[in-house]
Amino acid sequence: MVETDLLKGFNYERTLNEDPRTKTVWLLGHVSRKTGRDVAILIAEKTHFSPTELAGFVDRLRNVRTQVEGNDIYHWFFSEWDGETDMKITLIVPATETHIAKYTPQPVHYVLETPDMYNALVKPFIELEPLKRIQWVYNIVDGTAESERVVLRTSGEEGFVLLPDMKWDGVTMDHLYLLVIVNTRTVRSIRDLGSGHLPLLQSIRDRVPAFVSERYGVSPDELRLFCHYQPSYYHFHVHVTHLKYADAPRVMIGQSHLLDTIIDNIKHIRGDYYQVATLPSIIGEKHGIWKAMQKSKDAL
Ligand code: M7G
Repeated sequence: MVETDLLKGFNYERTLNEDPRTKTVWLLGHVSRKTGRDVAILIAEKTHFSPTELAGFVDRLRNVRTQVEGNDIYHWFFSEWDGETDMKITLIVPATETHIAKYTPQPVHYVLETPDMYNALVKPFIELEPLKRIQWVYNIVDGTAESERVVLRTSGEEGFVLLPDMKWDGVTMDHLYLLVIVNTRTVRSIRDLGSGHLPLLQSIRDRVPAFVSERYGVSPDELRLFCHYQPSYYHFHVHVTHLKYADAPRVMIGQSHLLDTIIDNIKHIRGDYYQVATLPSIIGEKHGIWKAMQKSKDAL
């Protein structure tokens, strides 16, 4: 029997596993042969864009009808092909040099940031960031964008908003990805957190997993709540993902700080932990902070 006959003879029984991120399915079935019936596992992986597919891709964009959401310069869509949704598309327009740098492959470096480095290089960088970069965040907090997508909103300085992250398709539970954005504009990153923020952090810790469990059927011990350092956007937010989504973009060691660890450090180690700690971070060579660090080395 040649191989294609083997494939034609595959009888599907059940799906063993599927991974929406790598677009792979593992199917259990059997193949009948002269020698008898053999158990078979079929692994199917969608291929990457071919050059011809990419060439025709821009033409296909003219047929996209469904815009899922728009927030400031970010827009996302589902594209349909033969009546089936086959692609989630994100459009950033007008994109800035920072966006281009973020999505361009580049060498990355593990950096241990001391409080002195933070005060001399990182803080000035954050203060120079145009407020426009986090307009989308303010739109969510103020209710002028994505208001229908917000699933939980609590008020006041200790309040926050919970909504689906732009990355999530809203359907695949194993890839659940939500975002908690705090109301206060005074916390830019974990570096600004202190004991005064414990009620806010504790409120996120207490309310979000319980809410997600009820709303999406994903139990609290299947969730990972964490913050990025460095984040791309300097308005404090917490990522909420399904544990199974272990290879979510930027969920990497050295970049992610668990909310529970943050609370514990402030509560039990010291209130100003994040002002005195040396923090690990992973920075690409095209990032403004990396460039500032190189400049300061050259100046020595
Ligand atoms: P981050 O740690 O600052 O940076 O997280 P990262 O993008 O490098 O991880 C910001 C998070 O906000 C990311 O998970 C983004 O996918 C998400 N996000 C970004 N924008 C512009 C939007 C938006 O307009 N709406 C929503 N809902 N999420 C967004």
